[in-house]
Amino acid sequence: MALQEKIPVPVFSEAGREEFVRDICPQRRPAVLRGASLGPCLHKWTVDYLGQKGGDKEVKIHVSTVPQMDFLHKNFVYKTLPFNEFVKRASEKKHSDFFLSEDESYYLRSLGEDVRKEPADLSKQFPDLAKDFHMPDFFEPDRFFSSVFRISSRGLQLWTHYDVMDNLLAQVTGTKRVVLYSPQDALHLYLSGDKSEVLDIDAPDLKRFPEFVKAKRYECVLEPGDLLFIPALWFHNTLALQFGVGVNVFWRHLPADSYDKKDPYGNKDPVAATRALQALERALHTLDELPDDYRDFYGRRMIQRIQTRTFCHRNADTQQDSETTLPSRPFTKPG
Ligand SMILES: O=C(O)CCC(=O)C(=O)O
Repeated sequence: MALQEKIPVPVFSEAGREEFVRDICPQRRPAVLRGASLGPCLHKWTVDYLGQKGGDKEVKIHVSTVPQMDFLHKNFVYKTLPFNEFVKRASEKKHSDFFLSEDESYYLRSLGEDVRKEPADLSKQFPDLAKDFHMPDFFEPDRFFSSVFRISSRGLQLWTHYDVMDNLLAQVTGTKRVVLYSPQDALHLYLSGDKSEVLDIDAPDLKRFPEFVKAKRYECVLEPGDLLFIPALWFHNTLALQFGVGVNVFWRHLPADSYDKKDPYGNKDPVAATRALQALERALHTLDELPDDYRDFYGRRMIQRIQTRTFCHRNADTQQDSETTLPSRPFTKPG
């Protein structure tokens, strides 16, 4: 079966704050902002320089014998290394010192000082390197949530997931393919929490995941100096085409009290969504008091009610989404 058609993510050259705030962000669609001024990091961040300035601060990293990391079967382990040693290893193909195998792959998603409480902030964990990275001023400073180092071995692929905050992913060195899926395609992605169970998005097992082909695949290749706008709830899957260093910046585009206060990663559902999901579970337990045929009848009516109350009205070019997004069974015979 043919896989999804690739829809290129639009590229905007030299987009500044004004254009981003006025034209790009309100679309709620991903966009590549090319030629952003990310600062001296673009020419300074060689492996040697990163090692010197980042020093031997310990970092917790993912290590895997295969480059496609699998969160379901946990084919990776967490290890700790001094930052300079980690950068050296991530940049080389074969390692003389290793944990699992001489060609193991490495991935860093930097964390806050107190991992469970504090979000990552480059200026706190890596103050010398943070000076080289000019944070895009595309949002109000008081909305800043975190800035996260993303450093990967060549070939490293991170599973498809969503985050709940708006995000600018800056590519500083190396190139990276990013595939994105709309939140409206969530039902085709076989979610387990915030992650998709479809790990091999290029050759998915369509017997297990037949609906996956219905998800529209948006794609771009980030080059050094690019910023990718990933709106909250958009699914993304990254594949490092080369050893690469990036930084992503999350900010709160909803009012601050919408977010879970105990969420250093920026991926816990907003508090109202969590409450609504809990209420749904309670409603489903209540339906269990009824015989099957009644449960079926009221279940279908609840789906319809949810659909009418919550689905966004879409414009003509995305109209098809509403048909493909819904699971076909509950709606084939509505009454
Ligand atoms: O660049 C990566 O490796 C992952 C980026 C990501 O997941 C994010 O920015 O939320």
